[in-house]
Amino acid sequence: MKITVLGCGAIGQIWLAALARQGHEVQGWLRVPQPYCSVNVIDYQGKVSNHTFIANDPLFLADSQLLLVTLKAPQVSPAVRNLQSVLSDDCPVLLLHNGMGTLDELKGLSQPLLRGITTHAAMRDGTVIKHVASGITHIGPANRKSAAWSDLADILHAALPDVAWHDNIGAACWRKLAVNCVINPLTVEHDCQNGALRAWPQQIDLLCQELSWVMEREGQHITADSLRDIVYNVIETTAANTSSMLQDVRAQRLTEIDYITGFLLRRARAQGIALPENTRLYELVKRKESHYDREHASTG
Ligand code: KPL
Repeated sequence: MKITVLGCGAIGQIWLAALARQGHEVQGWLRVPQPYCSVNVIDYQGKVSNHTFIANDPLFLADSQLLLVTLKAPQVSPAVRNLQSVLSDDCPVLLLHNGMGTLDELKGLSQPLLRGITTHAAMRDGTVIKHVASGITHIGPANRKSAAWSDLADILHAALPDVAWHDNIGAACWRKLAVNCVINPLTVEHDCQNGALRAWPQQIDLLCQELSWVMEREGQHITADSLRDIVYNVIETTAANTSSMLQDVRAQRLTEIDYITGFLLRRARAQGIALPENTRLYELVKRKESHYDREHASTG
């Protein structure tokens, strides 16, 4: 398959390396156009992949049979809108990011639109991407044109397992959103790795309670207790991780808070529910962003 990967950060690079290894023809697409992108990945077994792929080639883009979008949520819809007129109308666009809200921004896209979430963990260490933990990628349809694309899960699974297809991807997205609403801003508040959050059980309880009220109204029936179990499970399995939001804050980058807690608060407002603990954490992260040293702040 001919595949363009939009966004060549940590997750983008592990997909580029894995898809190329599987024999797919790939290119990277960078926000600052460049003819090539280099991929340096060390996987969790210590295997190194060094490649140089072509990048930002509009002819390759026009022929692509998949646009895999691995940008952070705030960058997704402007970047996809920018490329949509070059893509063929039947090229599926798969969004792989934390948070929710981009589907509303991309309403009316003429291409088949798919949504995915992943539990693969990768982080940059200097010029190298460390694929620190293998995981599962859940994908599913996000508009009417994409319902027939379930075969994509098998193709992607062969390159970077596991990949699972869900006819109702919304349920998986809401659960991941809930996990991110708890872990990400709390790690920013306490400036700690995920595992250290075990020390703040009352805050975790409050956040899960508030999340369960909103999710119930959204048709995602889940109790606060079950949500808490899911969150503690992720805290254990990612105990040594620095959350993506804390990494962003430490590097003075724009976080995904508007698409994580911000999305939750917009849904809560529409339902007339107040979420004091989530609101407090939202404001805390926004305050941090507003205090970035202007010279260093970036969206990257
Ligand atoms: O998705 C994550 C993130 O850091 O964004 C979690 C699950 C919290 C793992 O670190």
